[in-house]
Order: sequence, then C-alpha cells, then structure tokens
Amino acid sequence: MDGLLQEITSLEGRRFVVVSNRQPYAHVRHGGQVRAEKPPSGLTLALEPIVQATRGTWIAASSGDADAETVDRAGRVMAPPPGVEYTLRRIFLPPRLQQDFYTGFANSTLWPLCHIAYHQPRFEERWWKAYLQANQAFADAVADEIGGDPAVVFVQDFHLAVLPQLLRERCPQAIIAQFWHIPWPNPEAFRICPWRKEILRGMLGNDLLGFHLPYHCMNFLETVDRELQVRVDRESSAVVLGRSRTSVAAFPMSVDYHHIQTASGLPQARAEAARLRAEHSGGGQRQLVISVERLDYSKGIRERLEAIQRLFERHPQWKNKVVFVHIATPSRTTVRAYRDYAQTVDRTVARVNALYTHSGWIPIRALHIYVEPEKVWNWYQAADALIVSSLHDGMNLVAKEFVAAGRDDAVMLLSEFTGAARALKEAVPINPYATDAFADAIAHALAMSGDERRDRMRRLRWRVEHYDIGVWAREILRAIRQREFDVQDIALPVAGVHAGSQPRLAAAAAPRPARARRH
Ligand code: GDG
Repeated sequence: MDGLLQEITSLEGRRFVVVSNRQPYAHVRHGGQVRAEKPPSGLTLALEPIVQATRGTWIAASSGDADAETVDRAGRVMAPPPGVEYTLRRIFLPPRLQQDFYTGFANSTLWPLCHIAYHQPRFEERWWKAYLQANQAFADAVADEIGGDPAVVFVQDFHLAVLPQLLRERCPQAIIAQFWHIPWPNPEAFRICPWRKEILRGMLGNDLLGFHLPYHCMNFLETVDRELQVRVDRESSAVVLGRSRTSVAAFPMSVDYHHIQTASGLPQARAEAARLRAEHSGGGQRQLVISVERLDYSKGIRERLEAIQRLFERHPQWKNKVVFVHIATPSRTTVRAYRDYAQTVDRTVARVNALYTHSGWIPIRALHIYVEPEKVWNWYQAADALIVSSLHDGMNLVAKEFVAAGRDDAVMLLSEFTGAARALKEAVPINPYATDAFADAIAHALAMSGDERRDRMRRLRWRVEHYDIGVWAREILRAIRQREFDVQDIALPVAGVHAGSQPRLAAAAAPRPARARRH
C-alpha cells in the first residue's frame, strides 16, 4: 500500500474517525473464554493504518456476545495487538431498534431499493424511524468522540445515510466523507421511496461522497436534481445546497492484491489447492468451476443454477466433464427474503442434480457455510473457472480476489451488471437474465484454450495489481485533502489503470464559507 503514509501525513494531524455499522473486530465467548475475532475485510485492512497513525477511532455497532464486558463506560476498547492500536468505540442499540434499523430499513428497504434485482423494497414507517434513531445514536457517539476537533469522519455505506447531515450540524469543524458501497439507482427507481428527500439531504451533509462508478455518481446527481431544490454543478460533479457543497466522485474499490497473491502462493496453500482440485475434478478429468458469495438474491445464484441446467441441455458434451462448487455463506438470516431465497437455491440445486447425477458424478456441490478467508483463496487457486453472476453489484470484490489468487490458466465469467466488469474487460461477460446465452458463455469458457486463458489472466492481473486497495484509500484521502484547498476544479493525476477504473476527481475543492478554516 505504497504512498498511503504520505497521504496520511497530509491530514496534518487531524484525527481520522471511521464510522460503520460493522465493527472491525468483535469479542466473542468460546466456552469460558473471551476472544477478539477479526473478520477479514478489505475495508478494515485499508483503513486501520490511517486510524492508527492519526490516533483515531473506529465507531461501529456491537455484534459480539462479549462486546459489552470488554469496553469502558463510554463503550471504548483498544484494538487488540499485535500490530494495530487504535480505539474502537462500540454502539449498543436495543435489540428491537437494531432489528428495525438493520434487518428492516437497511436490508429490506435500502438494499433492494438500490439494487435493480426486481426484489420489491418494503417501506415501513417504524423501520424508517428506527433508522433515524440508530443514525442519531451514531451521531451522538461521533460528537462525543471528536467534540469541536477538526477531525476527518469517514462514514461507510447505506446503513448511515442520514448521519452526515446530523454531523454537519453538530461537528461543524469536521470534514465529513462517505463511501457508498452499493449501487446508486436511477431516479425513477429511487423515487418510490417515501423518505427519499430526507435520505438525500442526509447524504448532502458530506463534503465528499464516493461511489464505485462514475455511473453511480451520475445517477446520484440526477436523483438530487429531480428531488431537491439544489444546484447541481455537473462540470465539477458537485451539489451546492445553501452554503454547503458536496463533491461526488468515483473510487472503484479493490483488494490487497499482493497480500492475497503471496498468501495463496505459499507451499501449504498450493498443496491445499491441489488437494481440493484433485478431490473435485475427479483426479483432473473434470473442470472445476466455482462461485463465492454471500447467499443473497442480488448475486444471481438462482439464475446461475438455471444456466447450468441449460448448459447440459444445450451442450450435453459437458456432462460428466465439469463440476460446479458454489460457496455461498449464509447472510442476513434475520431477513425473511434471505431465508426464502436459501430454500429456493437448495431446491434448485437438488433439481439440477436429480436430473443429471450419473455414475458418481454430481454436477453441483453447494456449500452453504462460512469458509475461512485463506480457504477461500485455496478454492480460487484450485479452480479452472469462476462465475460471478450478480444481478446488480456495486463492485464485487470476489472477482478481483480471484484475479489475485487464481491459476494462470483460469478463466472468469463476470456479470456485466457488476462494477468490477467496468475494469475487468478480459473476463467473459455474462447477462445472468439471458439463460441461453449464459449457458453458451459457460460452454465457451470451458472450451477456451490454455493460451487464451493465460493471456486474459495476465491482463486482468495487471489491472488489479495496479489499482489495489491501497490506491483506493490513497485516492480518497487525497480527495479529502483537496477539499481543504481554496481551489476549484482540480483534475488530479490518476493512478488508475484505464478509463473504466480510474478515480474521477473532477470535483475537488471548494471552501465551505459557513465554516472556519481548519488548520
Ligand atoms: C458490498 C457490495 C462491493 C464471501 N463468502 C465468504 C467470504 N466472502 C467474502 C469474499 C469477499 C466478500 O466476502 C464479498 O465482497 P463482494 O464485494 O463480492 O460483495 P458484498 O459482500 O455484497 O459487498 C459490493 C463491496 O461491498 C465492497 O465495497 O464490492 O458490490 O455489495 O471478500 O471473499 N469470505 C470468507 N468466507 C466466505 O464464505 N472468509
């Protein structure tokens, strides 16, 4: 993550405060013992060094069953050693509020509203009130932590859409930035939300608002333009509301390429990958095609299973020549739609297997379990192909991880509705809704020559290596710093790889007249 330190220095002593619903680590009880568990996360990896170097704080909702007993009265605990030291401040929401905020408004309203996956969002007044209340609880914690300091507050994702506005009122000296990890839909899709204006005003509390793609930025500006009495400055990609200005820019998120590549290339990892490959390819007789995702309807799992069935109908020569392993870790199981979807997936797997299982060959293996991250990378190493079939996806980091960890002669099929598809042009594109064409694309990938696969993979690797998670964090810090300059419309030199993956930072800086200079 070269260059990150330089950007941290440019924060000139301001504390860096990350606010996210999910905490970077949890305290969990195992028998009589309490252990700090750190779920692997690219986001944590990228932001922890910044929080640590600025003696900052990470504010997040509690999730571990032993969280409460490890914090002080204000909910603070030091991040566990080795190597990292910063303050984690936990927010403890009452269970009912947590349920309505998280399971309700975040995952059953905003998630389907922002993903065009033909899953109807639900709009419950009670959930919306809980969402506001939860955002207020986060605002209280941030205000308590930073007071009048000129800190940088970096808010994560769709759980906290109204937090920036609350902070703008309470912490006028802070620079507030937010990254929205999921897509922003077109104005027609968004306008069905009864609280759309409140959500948009909440997000306009940001100095800087980041999305994965320029396309999401355009959708957001268009939505704001239709819904609010504001000035949308398209040339500099910013929204001017009263005396404040929100720059809107794209920062395509990525993965820690070198870390994943190195870890998956260790002898032990290679041996494990070889074992998985031998076990699932029938000793090399069949190709091993994998997919990895949260068990979520937006990932197009059902559509992929339909395409696999169609593959065997349209291209019967692939019977007994390929095995599909899908690793779908259970997710949001408190949401009914997710439980129903898991059942649909199970039934579809059983149906396809019942149709085609033959003399020891089972076409699909479904692993609905959480797999350790190193083990996920072993699967990437073992596979001949990966399929990412999302109906809509902000970015999709699985695709980039596969490029970092996969074999030289592996091939990737990638839904054209993922953000990742914008940059990863050497993947085989698929439309998960077009079942026949999807099946044909699988057949095409399976039949692709080793030379072509290697050539595509070499190019893909170059793209991900040159735009990794470090570049993402650096570009965001740079844009935050730009907000401090009294210069408008600075076009930053970009470190991206090609047009599709470059951060677009046209809207750089404009002083916020209402506030004092922060030095
Ligand atoms: C959201 C946006 C955007 C999956 N199963 C297991 C496991 N995973 C890991 C993968 C990967 C991560 O989870 C999934 O990241 P994605 O980016 O693919 O998708 P979302 O979870 O929907 O993430 C998305 C992202 O935010 C970042 O901005 O790209 O568009 O929807 O890292 O490896 N990890 C482990 N076991 C599993 O079973 N350890």
